[in-house]
Formats: sequence, structure tokens, C-alpha cells
Amino acid sequence: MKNISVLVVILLVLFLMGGRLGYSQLAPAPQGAAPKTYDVNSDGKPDVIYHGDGKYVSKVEADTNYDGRPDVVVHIKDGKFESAEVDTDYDGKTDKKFNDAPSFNKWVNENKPGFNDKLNKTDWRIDLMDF
Ligand SMILES: [Ca+2]
Ligand SMILES: [Ca+2]
Repeated sequence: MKNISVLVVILLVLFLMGGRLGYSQLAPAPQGAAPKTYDVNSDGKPDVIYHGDGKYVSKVEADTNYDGRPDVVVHIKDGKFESAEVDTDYDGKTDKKFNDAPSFNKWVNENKPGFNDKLNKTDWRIDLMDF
């Protein structure tokens, strides 16, 4: 019984190490990997663009009033929310700036609920190659 538990632990450790090694050997997305786009309102035009920094998503632009111009820009560094700028009246100028994810997430949830799943993420370490 004891031998079996030891064996299980060894296998588990090997499994975890293998997973880590395998993951770290994954080549990062090439610099300038094509941005990923989403068409939130299904009109055939992209409304959310995820830009990569060669590894993870680094910037997200969203056109939340569907006029073809981005009005929300999220800056992400090393997979973490850094800041967000919002043009709330769609005149091309930033009217609101968020420096922490919770207040930005709250704003999106209250004002742009249709964009929740694209803009409100707690972990931005999204490899562009995983899309
Ligand atoms: Ca669209
Ligand atoms: Ca817009």
C-alpha cells in the first residue's frame, strides 16, 4: 500500500514536470503575429481587436458603438491589466481612464455588458497562438 502511494507521487511529479517542460518549450507567437478580431454584433465587421506583443495579448481595442472606430483601448503588460482608456461620447478623444482592473470591469459590466467576455478578464496571459 505504501509502495503504491510512493509510485503515485513519483508519477504525479513526473507528470507535472513534463507538463511544465512541455509548456516552456512552446515557441512564443512570432513578433507581429496577426491580431485576433471578433465581430461582437455579427455584422461582418470586427469590433474587438486583440494585439499581441510577441507572446501575450498586449492591447485590446474595441468599437463598442459599432461606428468603425475604436472607443475602448485596454493596455496589458506581461499578461496583466495596466490601464484602459474610454471615449464615452465617441468623438475620438479619451474621456475616461482606468488604472485598475476592478473599476474598468465594473464600467464595462454596467455600460457595455455585450463586451464583458472580450474585455473583462482577470488573466490576460492569452497566447495569441491559442485562439
Ligand atoms: Ca461588428
Ligand atoms: Ca466606436
